[in-house]
Amino acid sequence: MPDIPWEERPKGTEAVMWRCSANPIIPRDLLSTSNSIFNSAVVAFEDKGPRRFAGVFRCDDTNRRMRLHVGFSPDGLNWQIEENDVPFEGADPEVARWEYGYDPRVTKIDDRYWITWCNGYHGPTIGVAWTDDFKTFHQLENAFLPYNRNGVLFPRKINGKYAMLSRPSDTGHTAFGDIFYSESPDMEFWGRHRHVMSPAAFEESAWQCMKIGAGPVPIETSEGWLLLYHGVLRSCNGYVYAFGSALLDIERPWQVLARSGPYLISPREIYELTGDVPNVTFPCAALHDPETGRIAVYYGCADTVTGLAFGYIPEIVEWTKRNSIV
Ligand code: BMA
Repeated sequence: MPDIPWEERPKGTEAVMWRCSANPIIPRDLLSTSNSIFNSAVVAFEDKGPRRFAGVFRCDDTNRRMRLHVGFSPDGLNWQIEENDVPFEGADPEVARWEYGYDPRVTKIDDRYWITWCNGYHGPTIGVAWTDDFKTFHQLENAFLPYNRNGVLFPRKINGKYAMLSRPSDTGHTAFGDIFYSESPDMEFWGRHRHVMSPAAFEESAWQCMKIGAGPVPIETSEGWLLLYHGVLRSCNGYVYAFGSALLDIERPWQVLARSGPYLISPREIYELTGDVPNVTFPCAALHDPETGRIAVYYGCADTVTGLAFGYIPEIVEWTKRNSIV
């Protein structure tokens, strides 16, 4: 995948990740009805053309309802987002009853693109659907009981089972949260739950000391699954969302091999510091090129717009090991 969005590391910085100079790449009002477009998921789709990349976008509308919309792009930077909501179909009517949806992830497993998102069902839980054309979306059962957020699938079966990270929570602006691992034979019944990570100790890594949640789909490397995840600090001015990295064991991904003490990206630019919810950098997707090791991470900025950050996977892996707190 050599044509992912890319800019080299700017001169004069040694930062392990750096921001796209065109940030924010998706403005809040790209749709006629959108209040904000952020925390969204993109994947490589067709070989070339206007649908080279596809995605599912969190578009909060001007009623401030949290909605999911499909989008396409020839280059990963310029997006055409459809005005209509994602047309999920096929679920049991009790599950299909739509309340709200937010913070989608899209995971390609074999020939299907799986969408997981925070789905309203008497509180937030994890919705599951798949598509192979980004036109028809087949919805399954919710993966878990409420309350849960940040459901992120692994891109292949592990030990013969589908595998998902999630973050059990509550109905509010949750002030706690650990990442767990679950597996399923069929994408409907989930079990064999394992604890992965808790928030870090304040003295050790304050940006992730209140709650954490998985970000983009984990990337398989020779050093383990590379997981980018967000962490939250409670400051005197409210919550601050940054993100860092961890390495998880390939066969037993609930075992954490390394975990970054420093953050990779934390709110710094004006579009991250200011918006509907200030001080949020929230990654939900990444494109990567295995040949060059390049990665482009899509992250929500201040719950308002979408940004891109770049890095090299081997460098992030080495940095995670070198700066690990486990
Ligand atoms: C979380 C989620 C995210 C959001 C963040 C900051 O609980 O709602 O969608 O980006 O809060 O508001």
